[in-house]
Amino acid sequence: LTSESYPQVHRLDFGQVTPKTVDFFKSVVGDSAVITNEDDLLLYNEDQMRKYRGQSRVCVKPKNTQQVSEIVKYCNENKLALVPQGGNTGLVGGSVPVFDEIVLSLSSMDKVRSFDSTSGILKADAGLILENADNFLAENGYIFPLDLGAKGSCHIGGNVAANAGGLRLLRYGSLHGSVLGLEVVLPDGTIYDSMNALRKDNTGYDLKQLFIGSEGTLGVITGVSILCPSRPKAVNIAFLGLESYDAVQETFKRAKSELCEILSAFEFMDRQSQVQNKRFSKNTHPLAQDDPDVDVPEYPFYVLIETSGSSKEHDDAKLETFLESIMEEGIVSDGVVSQDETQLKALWNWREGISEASNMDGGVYKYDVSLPLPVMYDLIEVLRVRLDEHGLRSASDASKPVVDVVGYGHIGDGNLHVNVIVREYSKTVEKCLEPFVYQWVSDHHGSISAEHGLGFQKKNYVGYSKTDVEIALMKQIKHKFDPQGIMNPYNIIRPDPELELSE
Ligand code: FAD
Ligand code: 2HG
Ligand code: ZN
Repeated sequence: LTSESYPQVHRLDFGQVTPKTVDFFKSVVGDSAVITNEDDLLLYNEDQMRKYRGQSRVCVKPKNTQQVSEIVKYCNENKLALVPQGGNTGLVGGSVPVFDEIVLSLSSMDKVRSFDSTSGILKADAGLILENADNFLAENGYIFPLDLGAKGSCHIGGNVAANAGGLRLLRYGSLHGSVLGLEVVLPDGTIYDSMNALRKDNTGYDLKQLFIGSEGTLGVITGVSILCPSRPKAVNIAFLGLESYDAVQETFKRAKSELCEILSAFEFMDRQSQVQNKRFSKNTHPLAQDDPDVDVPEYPFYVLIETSGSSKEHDDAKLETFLESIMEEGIVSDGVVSQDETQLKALWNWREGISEASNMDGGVYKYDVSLPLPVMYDLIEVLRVRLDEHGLRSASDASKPVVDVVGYGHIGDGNLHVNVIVREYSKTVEKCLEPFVYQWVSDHHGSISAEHGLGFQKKNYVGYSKTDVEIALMKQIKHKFDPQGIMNPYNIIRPDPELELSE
Protein backbone atom coordinates (compact mmCIF):
# COMPACT_ATOMS: atom_id res chain seq x y z
CA LEU A 1 0.00 0.00 0.00
CA THR A 2 1.36 3.38 -0.96
CA SER A 3 -0.41 6.43 0.40
CA GLU A 4 -1.85 8.63 -2.34
CA SER A 5 -0.83 11.70 -0.42
CA TYR A 6 2.76 10.69 0.22
CA PRO A 7 4.06 8.74 -2.79
CA GLN A 8 7.64 8.94 -1.45
CA VAL A 9 6.80 7.07 1.78
CA HIS A 10 6.10 3.38 1.88
CA ARG A 11 3.97 1.45 4.28
CA LEU A 12 6.01 -0.55 6.74
CA ASP A 13 5.41 -4.22 7.34
CA PHE A 14 2.47 -4.04 9.76
CA GLY A 15 -0.56 -6.27 9.97
CA GLN A 16 -3.89 -5.33 8.39
CA VAL A 17 -7.09 -4.55 10.23
CA THR A 18 -9.51 -7.44 9.66
CA PRO A 19 -13.12 -8.07 10.76
CA LYS A 20 -11.57 -10.08 13.59
CA THR A 21 -9.65 -6.99 14.75
CA VAL A 22 -12.80 -4.92 14.74
CA ASP A 23 -14.69 -7.62 16.64
CA PHE A 24 -11.97 -7.71 19.26
CA PHE A 25 -12.07 -3.92 19.68
CA LYS A 26 -15.87 -4.04 20.01
CA SER A 27 -15.58 -6.73 22.65
CA VAL A 28 -13.33 -4.43 24.69
CA VAL A 29 -14.94 -1.00 24.28
CA GLY A 30 -18.46 -1.75 23.02
CA ASP A 31 -19.87 -1.45 19.49
CA SER A 32 -20.58 2.28 19.56
CA ALA A 33 -16.98 3.13 20.50
CA VAL A 34 -15.54 1.59 17.34
CA ILE A 35 -15.87 3.69 14.19
CA THR A 36 -15.53 2.01 10.81
CA ASN A 37 -17.76 4.12 8.59
CA GLU A 38 -15.62 5.91 5.97
CA ASP A 39 -17.44 9.25 6.27
CA ASP A 40 -17.24 9.27 10.05
CA LEU A 41 -13.57 8.29 9.88
CA LEU A 42 -12.65 11.40 7.89
CA LEU A 43 -12.68 13.44 11.10
CA TYR A 44 -9.95 11.21 12.51
CA ASN A 45 -8.03 10.67 9.26
CA GLU A 46 -7.53 14.32 8.33
CA ASP A 47 -5.73 17.04 10.26
CA GLN A 48 -7.28 20.43 10.92
CA MET A 49 -5.12 22.18 8.29
CA ARG A 50 -6.42 19.69 5.70
CA LYS A 51 -2.80 19.08 4.77
CA TYR A 52 -2.36 15.52 6.02
CA ARG A 53 -4.80 12.69 5.41
CA GLY A 54 -4.45 9.00 6.18
CA GLN A 55 -6.64 6.04 5.30
CA SER A 56 -7.39 4.41 8.61
CA ARG A 57 -10.25 1.94 8.54
CA VAL A 58 -10.93 2.00 12.23
CA CYS A 59 -10.97 4.42 15.12
CA VAL A 60 -11.37 3.07 18.63
CA LYS A 61 -12.43 5.17 21.61
CA PRO A 62 -11.64 3.46 24.91
CA LYS A 63 -13.32 4.72 28.08
CA ASN A 64 -10.67 3.86 30.63
CA THR A 65 -7.01 2.98 31.03
CA GLN A 66 -7.67 -0.75 31.25
CA GLN A 67 -9.40 -0.68 27.87
CA VAL A 68 -6.50 1.27 26.36
CA SER A 69 -4.14 -1.35 27.71
CA GLU A 70 -6.12 -4.23 26.19
CA ILE A 71 -6.32 -2.52 22.80
CA VAL A 72 -2.63 -1.65 22.70
CA LYS A 73 -1.59 -5.14 23.87
CA TYR A 74 -3.65 -6.69 21.08
CA CYS A 75 -2.10 -4.32 18.52
CA ASN A 76 1.37 -5.22 19.71
CA GLU A 77 0.69 -8.95 19.59
CA ASN A 78 -0.68 -8.63 16.06
CA LYS A 79 1.85 -6.03 14.90
CA LEU A 80 -0.82 -3.48 14.11
CA ALA A 81 0.30 0.15 13.92
CA LEU A 82 -1.63 2.80 15.78
CA VAL A 83 -1.81 6.55 16.22
CA PRO A 84 -2.87 8.01 19.57
CA GLN A 85 -5.11 10.98 18.91
CA GLY A 86 -6.21 13.81 21.19
CA GLY A 87 -8.14 16.79 19.87
CA ASN A 88 -6.43 16.45 16.47
CA THR A 89 -5.30 20.07 16.54
CA GLY A 90 -1.60 19.34 16.05
CA LEU A 91 0.12 21.32 13.30
CA VAL A 92 2.80 18.87 12.11
CA GLY A 93 0.78 15.97 10.73
CA GLY A 94 1.47 13.80 13.78
CA SER A 95 -2.06 13.25 15.01
CA VAL A 96 -3.44 11.46 11.95
CA PRO A 97 -2.48 8.19 10.28
CA VAL A 98 -0.20 8.20 7.27
CA PHE A 99 -1.51 4.87 5.91
CA ASP A 100 -4.03 2.63 7.62
CA GLU A 101 -2.82 2.90 11.22
CA ILE A 102 -5.55 2.40 13.80
CA VAL A 103 -6.63 5.66 15.42
CA LEU A 104 -6.84 5.41 19.20
CA SER A 105 -8.85 8.44 20.26
CA LEU A 106 -8.75 9.58 23.89
CA SER A 107 -11.90 11.69 23.51
CA SER A 108 -14.04 9.44 25.74
CA MET A 109 -11.58 9.74 28.61
CA ASP A 110 -12.35 13.30 29.62
CA LYS A 111 -12.91 13.40 33.37
CA VAL A 112 -11.26 15.28 36.20
CA ARG A 113 -10.04 12.57 38.58
CA SER A 114 -9.22 14.73 41.57
CA PHE A 115 -8.20 18.22 42.57
CA ASP A 116 -6.38 19.27 45.71
CA SER A 117 -7.25 22.88 46.43
CA THR A 118 -4.37 23.29 48.86
CA SER A 119 -1.53 22.15 46.62
CA GLY A 120 -3.21 23.02 43.30
CA ILE A 121 -2.56 19.52 41.94
CA LEU A 122 -5.01 18.42 39.27
CA LYS A 123 -5.27 14.77 38.24
CA ALA A 124 -7.28 14.12 35.13
CA ASP A 125 -7.88 11.82 32.19
CA ALA A 126 -5.70 12.60 29.19
CA GLY A 127 -8.74 13.33 27.02
CA LEU A 128 -9.93 16.26 29.15
CA ILE A 129 -10.28 19.29 26.88
CA LEU A 130 -7.89 22.07 27.88
CA GLU A 131 -10.59 24.73 28.14
CA ASN A 132 -12.72 22.46 30.33
CA ALA A 133 -9.72 21.87 32.58
CA ASP A 134 -9.13 25.62 32.86
CA ASN A 135 -12.81 26.38 33.53
CA PHE A 136 -12.88 23.75 36.25
CA LEU A 137 -9.77 25.27 37.82
CA ALA A 138 -11.21 28.80 37.55
CA GLU A 139 -14.12 27.71 39.73
CA ASN A 140 -11.56 26.69 42.33
CA GLY A 141 -9.40 29.83 42.08
CA TYR A 142 -6.68 28.15 40.01
CA ILE A 143 -5.44 28.34 36.43
CA PHE A 144 -4.08 25.70 34.02
CA PRO A 145 -0.41 26.58 33.45
CA LEU A 146 -0.87 26.35 29.65
CA ASP A 147 -3.12 28.23 27.26
CA LEU A 148 -3.34 28.18 23.49
CA GLY A 149 -5.65 29.08 20.62
CA ALA A 150 -6.88 25.49 20.19
CA LYS A 151 -8.00 25.25 23.84
CA GLY A 152 -11.60 24.47 22.89
CA SER A 153 -10.60 21.22 21.16
CA CYS A 154 -7.15 20.07 22.27
CA HIS A 155 -6.72 17.57 25.11
CA ILE A 156 -4.40 17.94 28.07
CA GLY A 157 -2.91 14.54 27.11
CA GLY A 158 -2.32 15.86 23.58
CA ASN A 159 -0.71 18.95 25.06
CA VAL A 160 1.65 16.80 27.09
CA ALA A 161 2.37 14.48 24.15
CA ALA A 162 3.23 17.54 22.03
CA ASN A 163 4.88 19.42 24.92
CA ALA A 164 2.83 22.42 23.82
CA GLY A 165 4.21 25.83 24.76
CA GLY A 166 1.51 28.41 24.17
CA LEU A 167 0.68 31.80 25.57
CA ARG A 168 1.50 31.35 29.26
CA LEU A 169 4.94 29.74 29.01
CA LEU A 170 6.71 33.00 29.81
CA ARG A 171 5.02 33.02 33.22
CA TYR A 172 4.51 29.36 34.12
CA GLY A 173 7.32 27.62 32.24
CA SER A 174 7.14 24.44 30.16
CA LEU A 175 5.15 21.29 30.86
CA HIS A 176 8.46 19.62 31.71
CA GLY A 177 8.26 21.64 34.93
CA SER A 178 4.54 21.63 35.75
CA VAL A 179 3.64 18.01 34.92
CA LEU A 180 4.18 16.05 38.12
CA GLY A 181 3.17 12.62 36.98
CA LEU A 182 1.69 10.63 34.13
CA GLU A 183 -0.19 7.44 33.51
CA VAL A 184 0.91 5.86 30.25
CA VAL A 185 0.03 2.65 28.47
CA LEU A 186 3.28 1.37 27.02
CA PRO A 187 3.39 -0.27 23.57
CA ASP A 188 3.12 -3.79 25.05
CA GLY A 189 0.06 -2.84 27.11
CA THR A 190 1.87 -2.39 30.44
CA ILE A 191 0.53 0.52 32.50
CA TYR A 192 3.22 2.91 33.72
CA ASP A 193 1.87 4.96 36.62
CA SER A 194 3.59 7.95 38.22
CA MET A 195 0.40 9.83 39.07
CA ASN A 196 1.38 10.07 42.75
CA ALA A 197 2.39 13.65 41.92
CA LEU A 198 5.27 14.45 44.18
CA ARG A 199 6.98 17.76 43.61
CA LYS A 200 10.26 16.26 44.70
CA ASP A 201 11.31 12.74 43.80
CA ASN A 202 14.97 12.13 43.11
CA THR A 203 14.83 8.36 43.07
CA GLY A 204 16.67 7.73 39.83
CA TYR A 205 15.67 8.74 36.30
CA ASP A 206 12.69 11.05 35.86
CA LEU A 207 10.94 8.72 33.43
CA LYS A 208 7.79 10.80 32.86
CA GLN A 209 9.90 13.43 31.10
CA LEU A 210 10.45 11.04 28.19
CA PHE A 211 6.74 11.05 27.38
CA ILE A 212 6.45 14.85 27.45
CA GLY A 213 6.95 15.73 23.80
CA SER A 214 7.10 12.10 22.63
CA GLU A 215 4.26 12.78 20.14
CA GLY A 216 2.59 9.41 20.53
CA THR A 217 5.69 7.38 19.68
CA LEU A 218 6.46 5.87 23.11
CA GLY A 219 3.05 5.10 24.58
CA VAL A 220 -0.50 6.31 25.08
CA ILE A 221 -0.83 8.92 27.81
CA THR A 222 -4.04 8.15 29.72
CA GLY A 223 -3.68 10.33 32.83
CA VAL A 224 -2.01 13.62 33.69
CA SER A 225 -1.11 15.00 37.09
CA ILE A 226 -0.20 18.67 36.93
CA LEU A 227 0.66 21.47 39.32
CA CYS A 228 -1.63 24.45 38.74
CA PRO A 229 -0.91 27.97 39.99
CA SER A 230 -3.39 30.25 41.75
CA ARG A 231 -5.46 32.25 39.27
CA PRO A 232 -4.22 35.84 39.14
CA LYS A 233 -6.84 38.27 40.43
CA ALA A 234 -5.74 41.18 38.27
CA VAL A 235 -5.06 40.77 34.55
CA ASN A 236 -4.34 43.56 32.09
CA ILE A 237 -3.49 43.62 28.41
CA ALA A 238 -1.79 46.31 26.39
CA PHE A 239 -1.88 46.07 22.60
CA LEU A 240 0.77 48.27 20.99
CA GLY A 241 1.85 49.48 17.56
CA LEU A 242 5.58 49.85 16.83
CA GLU A 243 7.69 51.20 14.00
CA SER A 244 10.43 48.56 13.89
CA TYR A 245 11.53 45.12 15.01
CA ASP A 246 14.28 46.81 17.04
CA ALA A 247 11.53 48.64 18.94
CA VAL A 248 9.84 45.27 19.63
CA GLN A 249 13.05 43.97 21.18
CA GLU A 250 13.60 47.15 23.19
CA THR A 251 10.01 47.01 24.47
CA PHE A 252 10.55 43.40 25.57
CA LYS A 253 13.73 44.33 27.41
CA ARG A 254 12.01 47.21 29.15
CA ALA A 255 8.90 45.15 29.96
CA LYS A 256 11.02 42.51 31.68
CA SER A 257 12.78 45.07 33.80
CA GLU A 258 9.88 47.49 34.51
CA LEU A 259 6.89 45.14 34.69
CA CYS A 260 9.08 42.46 36.18
CA GLU A 261 7.06 40.03 38.32
CA ILE A 262 3.67 40.95 36.80
CA LEU A 263 4.71 40.36 33.16
CA SER A 264 2.88 37.19 32.06
CA ALA A 265 2.93 37.24 28.24
CA PHE A 266 4.77 39.08 25.51
CA GLU A 267 3.58 38.30 21.99
CA PHE A 268 4.53 39.95 18.72
CA MET A 269 2.84 40.14 15.33
CA ASP A 270 3.89 41.70 12.06
CA ARG A 271 1.59 43.89 9.97
CA GLN A 272 1.05 41.17 7.35
CA SER A 273 -0.38 38.90 10.05
CA GLN A 274 -2.81 41.67 11.01
CA VAL A 275 -3.88 42.19 7.41
CA GLN A 276 -4.52 38.46 7.05
CA ASN A 277 -6.47 38.39 10.31
CA LYS A 278 -8.56 41.38 9.28
CA ARG A 279 -9.44 39.78 5.92
CA PHE A 280 -11.24 36.99 7.77
CA SER A 281 -12.42 38.76 10.90
CA LYS A 282 -15.55 40.86 11.35
CA ASN A 283 -13.89 42.59 14.29
CA THR A 284 -12.22 45.98 14.12
CA HIS A 285 -8.44 45.97 14.52
CA PRO A 286 -7.53 46.74 18.17
CA LEU A 287 -5.73 49.93 17.11
CA ALA A 288 -8.37 51.08 14.61
CA GLN A 289 -11.27 51.42 17.05
CA ASP A 290 -11.42 55.22 16.58
CA ASP A 291 -11.19 55.08 12.82
CA PRO A 292 -13.47 52.46 11.30
CA ASP A 293 -12.26 53.36 7.78
CA VAL A 294 -8.85 51.93 8.60
CA ASP A 295 -8.62 48.14 8.32
CA VAL A 296 -5.16 47.83 9.81
CA PRO A 297 -3.00 50.78 10.92
CA GLU A 298 0.34 51.30 9.17
CA TYR A 299 2.63 50.16 12.00
CA PRO A 300 4.87 47.33 10.78
CA PHE A 301 4.83 45.56 14.18
CA TYR A 302 2.38 44.94 17.01
CA VAL A 303 2.89 43.64 20.51
CA LEU A 304 0.49 42.16 23.05
CA ILE A 305 1.65 42.45 26.64
CA GLU A 306 -0.23 40.74 29.45
CA THR A 307 0.31 41.44 33.13
CA SER A 308 -1.06 39.20 35.87
CA GLY A 309 -0.91 39.82 39.57
CA SER A 310 -2.84 39.96 42.79
CA SER A 311 -3.50 43.70 43.19
CA LYS A 312 -5.34 45.64 40.49
CA GLU A 313 -4.31 49.11 41.70
CA HIS A 314 -0.67 48.11 41.90
CA ASP A 315 -0.66 46.44 38.46
CA ASP A 316 -2.62 49.25 36.78
CA ALA A 317 -0.19 51.84 38.11
CA LYS A 318 2.85 49.84 37.12
CA LEU A 319 1.57 49.22 33.60
CA GLU A 320 0.59 52.86 33.17
CA THR A 321 4.04 54.10 34.24
CA PHE A 322 5.69 51.62 31.90
CA LEU A 323 3.52 52.57 28.92
CA GLU A 324 4.00 56.29 29.55
CA SER A 325 7.75 55.94 29.60
CA ILE A 326 8.09 53.82 26.44
CA MET A 327 5.69 56.09 24.58
CA GLU A 328 7.39 59.28 25.71
CA GLU A 329 10.69 57.86 24.56
CA GLY A 330 9.18 57.03 21.17
CA ILE A 331 9.79 53.29 21.44
CA VAL A 332 6.09 52.57 21.07
CA SER A 333 3.88 54.68 18.80
CA ASP A 334 0.33 53.71 19.72
CA GLY A 335 -1.59 51.44 22.04
CA VAL A 336 -4.72 50.41 23.87
CA VAL A 337 -5.18 48.86 27.29
CA SER A 338 -8.02 46.47 28.08
CA GLN A 339 -10.67 48.08 30.25
CA ASP A 340 -12.65 45.00 31.19
CA GLU A 341 -12.83 41.22 30.83
CA THR A 342 -14.62 41.45 27.46
CA GLN A 343 -11.91 43.63 25.93
CA LEU A 344 -9.25 41.44 27.41
CA LYS A 345 -10.75 38.37 25.76
CA ALA A 346 -11.18 40.25 22.47
CA LEU A 347 -7.50 41.23 22.42
CA TRP A 348 -6.40 37.66 23.09
CA ASN A 349 -8.84 36.39 20.45
CA TRP A 350 -7.31 38.76 17.96
CA ARG A 351 -3.84 37.32 18.61
CA GLU A 352 -5.04 33.71 18.73
CA GLY A 353 -7.00 34.11 15.49
CA ILE A 354 -3.91 34.53 13.29
CA SER A 355 -3.14 30.81 13.10
CA GLU A 356 -6.52 29.97 11.62
CA ALA A 357 -6.74 33.09 9.45
CA SER A 358 -3.47 32.04 7.81
CA ASN A 359 -5.16 28.89 6.61
CA MET A 360 -8.17 30.50 4.98
CA ASP A 361 -6.83 31.06 1.47
CA GLY A 362 -6.44 27.40 0.57
CA GLY A 363 -3.45 26.17 2.55
CA VAL A 364 -0.52 27.14 4.71
CA TYR A 365 3.06 26.03 5.26
CA LYS A 366 3.80 26.49 8.94
CA TYR A 367 7.23 26.68 10.51
CA ASP A 368 7.65 26.99 14.24
CA VAL A 369 11.18 27.92 15.13
CA SER A 370 13.34 29.06 18.00
CA LEU A 371 15.93 31.67 17.07
CA PRO A 372 18.12 34.21 18.84
CA LEU A 373 15.95 37.35 19.10
CA PRO A 374 18.23 39.69 17.10
CA VAL A 375 17.94 37.56 13.91
CA MET A 376 14.46 36.17 14.48
CA TYR A 377 12.52 38.41 12.12
CA ASP A 378 15.23 38.20 9.42
CA LEU A 379 13.84 34.78 8.52
CA ILE A 380 10.51 36.29 7.47
CA GLU A 381 12.22 38.90 5.31
CA VAL A 382 14.59 36.36 3.76
CA LEU A 383 11.64 34.12 2.86
CA ARG A 384 9.69 36.93 1.23
CA VAL A 385 12.70 37.79 -0.93
CA ARG A 386 13.27 34.13 -1.79
CA LEU A 387 9.66 33.54 -2.83
CA ASP A 388 9.73 36.74 -4.90
CA GLU A 389 12.94 35.70 -6.63
CA HIS A 390 11.23 32.44 -7.55
CA GLY A 391 8.21 34.39 -8.82
CA LEU A 392 5.90 32.65 -6.38
CA ARG A 393 4.41 35.39 -4.18
CA SER A 394 1.68 37.97 -4.75
CA ALA A 395 -1.17 39.10 -2.51
CA SER A 396 -3.20 40.29 -5.51
CA ASP A 397 -2.18 38.04 -8.44
CA ALA A 398 -4.15 34.81 -8.09
CA SER A 399 -1.86 33.02 -10.55
CA LYS A 400 0.93 33.05 -7.94
CA PRO A 401 0.69 30.21 -5.41
CA VAL A 402 1.82 32.22 -2.37
CA VAL A 403 -0.32 35.02 -0.95
CA ASP A 404 2.18 36.21 1.67
CA VAL A 405 4.48 35.24 4.50
CA VAL A 406 3.36 36.31 7.95
CA GLY A 407 5.40 36.35 11.13
CA TYR A 408 4.26 36.33 14.74
CA GLY A 409 4.91 34.43 17.91
CA HIS A 410 6.06 34.24 21.46
CA ILE A 411 8.88 36.78 21.59
CA GLY A 412 9.13 36.18 25.30
CA ASP A 413 10.14 32.57 24.56
CA GLY A 414 12.32 33.26 21.50
CA ASN A 415 9.73 31.47 19.34
CA LEU A 416 8.76 32.68 15.85
CA HIS A 417 5.79 31.33 13.87
CA VAL A 418 6.28 31.56 10.11
CA ASN A 419 3.06 31.07 8.16
CA VAL A 420 3.44 30.92 4.38
CA ILE A 421 -0.09 31.43 3.12
CA VAL A 422 -0.82 29.63 -0.14
CA ARG A 423 -3.76 29.47 -2.52
CA GLU A 424 -3.20 25.72 -2.72
CA TYR A 425 -0.59 23.26 -1.53
CA SER A 426 2.12 22.89 -4.15
CA LYS A 427 5.35 20.92 -4.46
CA THR A 428 7.03 23.95 -6.09
CA VAL A 429 6.40 26.10 -3.03
CA GLU A 430 7.30 23.31 -0.65
CA LYS A 431 10.61 22.71 -2.44
CA CYS A 432 11.39 26.42 -2.32
CA LEU A 433 10.81 26.43 1.44
CA GLU A 434 12.23 23.08 2.53
CA PRO A 435 14.91 22.33 3.50
CA PHE A 436 15.86 26.02 3.05
CA VAL A 437 14.03 27.11 6.23
CA TYR A 438 15.59 24.32 8.28
CA GLN A 439 19.09 25.07 6.98
CA TRP A 440 18.67 28.79 7.73
CA VAL A 441 17.48 28.07 11.25
CA SER A 442 20.34 25.65 11.84
CA ASP A 443 22.89 28.16 10.47
CA HIS A 444 21.53 30.71 12.94
CA HIS A 445 21.72 28.32 15.92
CA GLY A 446 17.99 27.85 16.29
CA SER A 447 15.62 24.91 16.60
CA ILE A 448 13.40 23.72 13.73
CA SER A 449 10.64 23.02 16.22
CA ALA A 450 10.10 25.33 19.16
CA GLU A 451 6.73 24.00 20.34
CA HIS A 452 4.72 22.12 17.69
CA GLY A 453 6.98 19.06 17.51
CA LEU A 454 8.42 17.12 14.58
CA GLY A 455 5.42 14.99 13.66
CA PHE A 456 5.32 13.68 10.11
CA GLN A 457 6.24 17.06 8.62
CA LYS A 458 9.73 17.30 10.08
CA LYS A 459 10.72 13.70 10.77
CA ASN A 460 13.34 13.77 8.00
CA TYR A 461 14.82 17.05 9.19
CA VAL A 462 15.64 16.38 12.83
CA GLY A 463 19.34 16.43 11.90
CA TYR A 464 19.10 20.20 11.48
CA SER A 465 18.53 20.52 15.23
CA LYS A 466 19.97 17.39 16.82
CA THR A 467 23.40 15.81 16.61
CA ASP A 468 24.04 12.27 15.36
CA VAL A 469 24.63 11.19 18.94
CA GLU A 470 21.29 12.62 20.04
CA ILE A 471 19.46 11.01 17.13
CA ALA A 472 21.09 7.64 17.86
CA LEU A 473 19.98 7.90 21.50
CA MET A 474 16.44 8.80 20.44
CA LYS A 475 16.32 5.74 18.19
CA GLN A 476 17.58 3.53 21.00
CA ILE A 477 14.93 4.87 23.36
CA LYS A 478 12.22 4.35 20.76
CA HIS A 479 13.44 0.80 20.14
CA LYS A 480 13.59 0.03 23.86
CA PHE A 481 10.01 1.17 24.47
CA ASP A 482 8.52 0.02 21.19
CA PRO A 483 10.64 -2.75 19.59
CA GLN A 484 7.99 -3.46 16.93
CA GLY A 485 7.65 0.26 16.12
CA ILE A 486 3.84 0.18 16.22
CA MET A 487 3.31 3.56 17.90
CA ASN A 488 2.91 6.42 15.44
CA PRO A 489 5.47 4.76 13.16
CA TYR A 490 5.99 7.49 10.56
CA ASN A 491 6.63 10.28 13.08
CA ILE A 492 9.52 12.11 14.74
CA ILE A 493 12.49 10.08 13.52
CA ARG A 494 13.16 7.63 10.77
CA PRO A 495 13.05 4.09 12.07
CA ASP A 496 16.14 1.90 12.13
CA PRO A 497 17.79 1.01 8.80
CA GLU A 498 15.95 -2.26 8.27
CA LEU A 499 12.71 -0.29 8.46
CA GLU A 500 14.06 2.69 6.52
CA LEU A 501 11.50 4.53 4.44
CA SER A 502 12.39 4.78 0.77
CA GLU A 503 12.68 8.29 -0.60
P1 FAD B 1 -3.31 15.94 18.75
O1 FAD B 1 -3.24 16.97 17.70
O2 FAD B 1 -4.43 14.98 18.65
O3 FAD B 1 -1.94 15.11 18.79
C1 FAD B 1 -0.70 15.76 18.83
C2 FAD B 1 0.39 14.68 18.96
O4 FAD B 1 0.31 14.06 20.22
C3 FAD B 1 0.26 13.54 17.96
O5 FAD B 1 1.54 13.08 17.64
C4 FAD B 1 -0.50 12.46 18.71
O6 FAD B 1 -0.19 11.16 18.25
C5 FAD B 1 -0.01 12.68 20.12
N1 FAD B 1 -1.02 12.42 21.15
C6 FAD B 1 -2.21 13.05 21.34
N2 FAD B 1 -2.81 12.59 22.44
C7 FAD B 1 -1.99 11.64 22.95
C8 FAD B 1 -2.05 10.79 24.08
N3 FAD B 1 -3.07 10.83 24.92
N4 FAD B 1 -1.03 9.92 24.30
C9 FAD B 1 0.03 9.88 23.47
N5 FAD B 1 0.15 10.66 22.39
C10 FAD B 1 -0.84 11.52 22.14
N6 FAD B 1 0.90 24.49 20.07
C11 FAD B 1 1.71 25.14 20.93
O7 FAD B 1 2.67 24.56 21.41
N7 FAD B 1 1.48 26.45 21.27
C12 FAD B 1 0.44 27.14 20.77
O8 FAD B 1 0.28 28.32 21.08
C13 FAD B 1 -0.45 26.47 19.89
N8 FAD B 1 -1.51 27.10 19.39
C14 FAD B 1 -2.31 26.46 18.52
C15 FAD B 1 -3.40 27.16 17.99
C16 FAD B 1 -4.24 26.56 17.09
C17 FAD B 1 -5.41 27.35 16.53
C18 FAD B 1 -4.00 25.22 16.69
C19 FAD B 1 -4.91 24.55 15.71
C20 FAD B 1 -2.93 24.51 17.21
C21 FAD B 1 -2.07 25.12 18.12
N9 FAD B 1 -0.97 24.46 18.66
C22 FAD B 1 -0.15 25.11 19.55
C23 FAD B 1 -0.60 23.09 18.27
C24 FAD B 1 -0.65 22.19 19.48
O9 FAD B 1 0.34 21.21 19.54
C25 FAD B 1 -1.95 21.59 19.79
O10 FAD B 1 -3.02 22.44 19.65
C26 FAD B 1 -2.09 20.74 21.04
O11 FAD B 1 -1.03 20.71 21.94
C27 FAD B 1 -2.32 19.34 20.56
O12 FAD B 1 -3.24 18.72 21.39
P2 FAD B 1 -4.28 17.71 20.77
O13 FAD B 1 -5.03 17.10 21.89
O14 FAD B 1 -5.08 18.31 19.70
O15 FAD B 1 -3.30 16.60 20.18
C1 2HG C 1 0.21 30.21 18.05
O1 2HG C 1 1.10 30.65 18.77
C2 2HG C 1 0.24 28.76 17.71
O2 2HG C 1 -0.74 30.90 17.66
C3 2HG C 1 -0.04 28.44 16.25
O3 2HG C 1 1.39 28.12 18.14
C4 2HG C 1 1.02 28.95 15.33
O4 2HG C 1 -0.32 28.34 13.47
C5 2HG C 1 0.81 28.61 13.87
O5 2HG C 1 1.77 28.65 13.12
ZN1 ZN D 1 2.64 29.33 19.34
